[in-house]
Amino acid sequence: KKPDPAAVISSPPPPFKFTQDELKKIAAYKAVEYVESGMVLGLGTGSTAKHAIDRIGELLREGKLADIIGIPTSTQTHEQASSLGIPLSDLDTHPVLDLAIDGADEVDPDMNLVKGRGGSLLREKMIEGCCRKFVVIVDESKLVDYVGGSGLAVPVEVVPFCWKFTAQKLKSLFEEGGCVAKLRVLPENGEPFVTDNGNFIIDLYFKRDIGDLRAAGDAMLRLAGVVEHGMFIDMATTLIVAGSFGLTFQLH
Ligand code: ABF
Repeated sequence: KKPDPAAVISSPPPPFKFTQDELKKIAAYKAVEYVESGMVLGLGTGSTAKHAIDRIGELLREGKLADIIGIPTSTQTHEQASSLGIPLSDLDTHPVLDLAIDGADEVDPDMNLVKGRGGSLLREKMIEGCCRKFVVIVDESKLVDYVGGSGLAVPVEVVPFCWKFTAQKLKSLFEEGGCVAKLRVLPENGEPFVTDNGNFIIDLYFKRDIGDLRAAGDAMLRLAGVVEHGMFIDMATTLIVAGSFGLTFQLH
């Protein structure tokens, strides 16, 4: 389904050429304009979300925001937010969040996302699935025609037990899509990357559009060794894209 064109709001191109990191910061700062005092906030992970968290910390310090409670989506974000003095809690205490702000690895034309190339997809999905509003912030490089369309991975969190078996099962689900399944390893020593939850990540590479994302996701979740996949289907409520064209807002 195509987004309602009336819900796509654009601003004119900026007069300067920004770096990718500057574009991430522009999108992040714009998203923080949605934050109000007293909110329970999902705090995302990654280099784009980091700018948003820095900004929230700054506004708290300046007294422009108060009584914020942050729910971090990773240990990395937990460390950053606590170093900035943002009061933190968890889903057990705050099962409903007002707003979450996070980046993404890919965004398709229907605002479906691929997330988890930073390895935090499970906590992100748990937390961002409980928000009244989920604002996704990206630079234009993240926009794709279809999920997997960047040629980069769709990550799947799996239990370490017999991960090769699970990787093979995942691959065979998408045989027709020419799927490649690879264990994520640390570049420095080739050891498996271990998530905050003690699991491994299998990165799936697709040669073409896998079609029905919900059916694909459900098939993955039916495999007993799979904990969660990195497709965030129909979860984003607002998308902020910063690019050479300016800033675009798309509302779901
Ligand atoms: C997280 O950060 C992830 O879900 C996604 O993998 C990544 C995006 O990274 P970045 O903002 O650094 O490009 O939100």
